[in-house]
Amino acid sequence: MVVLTKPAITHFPIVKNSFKSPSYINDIPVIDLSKANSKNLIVNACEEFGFFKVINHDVPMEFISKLESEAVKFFSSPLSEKLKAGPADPFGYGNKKIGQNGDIGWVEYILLSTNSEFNYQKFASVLGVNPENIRAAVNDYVSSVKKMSCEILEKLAEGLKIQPTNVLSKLLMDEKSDSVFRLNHYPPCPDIQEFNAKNLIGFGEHTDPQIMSILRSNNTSGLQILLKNGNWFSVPSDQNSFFVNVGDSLQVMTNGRFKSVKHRVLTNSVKSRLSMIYFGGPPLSEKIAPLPSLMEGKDSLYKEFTWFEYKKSAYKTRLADNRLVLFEKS
Ligand code: GA4
Repeated sequence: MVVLTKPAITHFPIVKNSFKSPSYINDIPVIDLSKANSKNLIVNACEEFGFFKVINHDVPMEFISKLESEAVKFFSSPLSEKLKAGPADPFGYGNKKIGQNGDIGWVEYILLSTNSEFNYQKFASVLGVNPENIRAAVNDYVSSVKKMSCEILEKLAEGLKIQPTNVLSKLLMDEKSDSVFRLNHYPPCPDIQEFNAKNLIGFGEHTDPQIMSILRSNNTSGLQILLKNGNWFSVPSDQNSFFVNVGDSLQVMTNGRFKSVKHRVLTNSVKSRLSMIYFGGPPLSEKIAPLPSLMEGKDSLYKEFTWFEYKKSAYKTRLADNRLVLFEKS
């Protein structure tokens, strides 16, 4: 078991009001990708929650297990070794510090660009293996998850009656797609005598800036999403499924019809949580604007901007900030 260096945990962000508020749902929508009606269910889930779970996804378990075991090996290495793969700038190994603007959480992670060689070398040097081993494990996983994301985006376009149906998926398929991959490790926080670790923030509330994010975790809970009624919903973990988040860019492309979902992760006092997330983004030069067929004569709610401009602005913000507000028309 890996435990992060013991910090003064009283300096960590916590959830102040942790009473269990009644929720109007028992579970989040589950989309069976093998079913013909999934396109409409995906649209409904994106409208209501900006979030859903995917089953029957065709991502080989072998790819997931391989990457998970590499991640476990990496996070089990001595801290002094892991630090050699850091600091996260934004890519590389990060420990407690998230982003560059003062956010912290009870988490350590590896952030990788899916397009750059450099990060794999740092990652591999800690494991004492050839960078190609790591690169291959990440590549197999990411290509397969990207394929699934494209299938979801195509079904989404069909459900929205948008032509051509690859209008969104082609952005992720583009060789210049600016996508990111993240491995998060949330060590258990056993120090609960003076502190209720259940309330400790692993990763603070935020929305994802990209088009769509695909998360898979081991069987440790912790992920919560913010519902429209203002309650946090604890998502039951399911290591055989994927969880999909609508990102800010998809919110803009649907002119606000879909909302990017606010989510966060709370630590567990007993079990480690390991998650892997693919953040599907467009090429840097891509204009992020509402899809014309969704406008029905309405005006865009957003100013014109490229993904490069949005990303640059997003990386200057704190996690909990509303990043889109700067791009809304007044
Ligand atoms: C949130 C989604 C992805 O994890 C991420 C994060 C990024 C980072 O960790 O460097 C950011 C965060 C994320 C949004 C606001 C900025 C940038 C941390 C942060 C405070 C990799 C991303 O693309 O945006």
